[in-house]
Amino acid sequence: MEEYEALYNKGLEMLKLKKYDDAILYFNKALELNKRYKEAYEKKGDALLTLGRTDEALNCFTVATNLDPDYVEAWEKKEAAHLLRGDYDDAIKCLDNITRIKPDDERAWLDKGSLMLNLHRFRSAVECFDKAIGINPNSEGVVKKEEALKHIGGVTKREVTRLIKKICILGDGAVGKTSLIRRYVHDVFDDKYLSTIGAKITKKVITLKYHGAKPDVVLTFMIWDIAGQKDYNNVHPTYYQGAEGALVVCDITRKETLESMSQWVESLYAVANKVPIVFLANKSDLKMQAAFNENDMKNTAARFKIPSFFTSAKTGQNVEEAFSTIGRELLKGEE
Ligand SMILES: Nc1nc2c(ncn2[C@@H]2O[C@H](COP(=O)(O)OP(=O)(O)OP(=O)(O)O)[C@@H](O)[C@H]2O)c(=O)[nH]1
Ligand SMILES: [Mg+2]
Repeated sequence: MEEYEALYNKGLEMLKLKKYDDAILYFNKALELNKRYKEAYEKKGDALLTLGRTDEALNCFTVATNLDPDYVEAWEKKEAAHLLRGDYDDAIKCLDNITRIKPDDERAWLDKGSLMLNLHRFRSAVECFDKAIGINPNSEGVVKKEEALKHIGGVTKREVTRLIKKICILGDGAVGKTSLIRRYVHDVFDDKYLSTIGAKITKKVITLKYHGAKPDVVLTFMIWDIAGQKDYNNVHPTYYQGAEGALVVCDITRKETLESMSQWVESLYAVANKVPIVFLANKSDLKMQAAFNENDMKNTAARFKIPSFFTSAKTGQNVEEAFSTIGRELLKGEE
């Protein structure tokens, strides 16, 4: 085995042990010996992405795809990094390359079509789903194409303003974050799961009508749910990056979850400035087991001048209201 391969393998071991800084050191050493080592660039990018160093990761993936324009894995990771930054056009360029390399891959066309659909580029979405259907007549592209066609009929004729906003949902373990999203959302962003940072993204589109006074606003929430990180000390910075709002959730049956809300706010503010936040005291259906009351919640929220709601993912109480409140707060920044 060449020395650079041994160093690369060491780097892979470090990645497995979650020692990302050490992994980067080994990949760098391997790259010193072999500057065209595309795998080392790709894996170094992985480590950087996991550390929240998205721009540097992007550089690595770019070098890897420059070294080998047919390097599918690197294009896929580059796409994920662009999505993280909200660079949707650049993400599409990556998908263009993936479908160029794998023109007969149904999944690649479905992924591209889904992103187009999410970006309201309905005609391009239809083209992608047609390709998927051409490869597999029973493809899920059939249903997706229908969905895209529905939009081409109606919405595009009226003048609308389209906005895409990332919001995060924060709070201690088991307070009901995922349940609230499930209650609120039916429109899933293809379960886009960024495994490196343990986040799941769900999409919800709402229309705010202004009855002709000005164009309606079609607001797409990209709702980021933390998976696997239950403590505000451990949250991945990339999770917060680019967030324009947040819901901070506690559980009315556990007072300590209310007490940690301010730390959640501080950890978000440290990365995403002072974006709008709404507080939710969830599981309001469990009144008999309540460990704090409305005043306790109001006091916590008042400290940050944040609106608050008692919600229940179980009964649906106030769930719509909570999300539409954060939606209205987000639009204030646009006017
Ligand atoms: N009674 C009641 N139970 C709820 C409510 N919301 C969530 N739960 C329950 O609380 C538990 C945790 O809910 P999740 O939605 O998984 O909580 P989470 O905040 O996403 O948890 P982690 O992802 O582990 O941090 C589950 O058993 C839910 O069924 C609610 O409004 N009322
Ligand atoms: Mg969850």
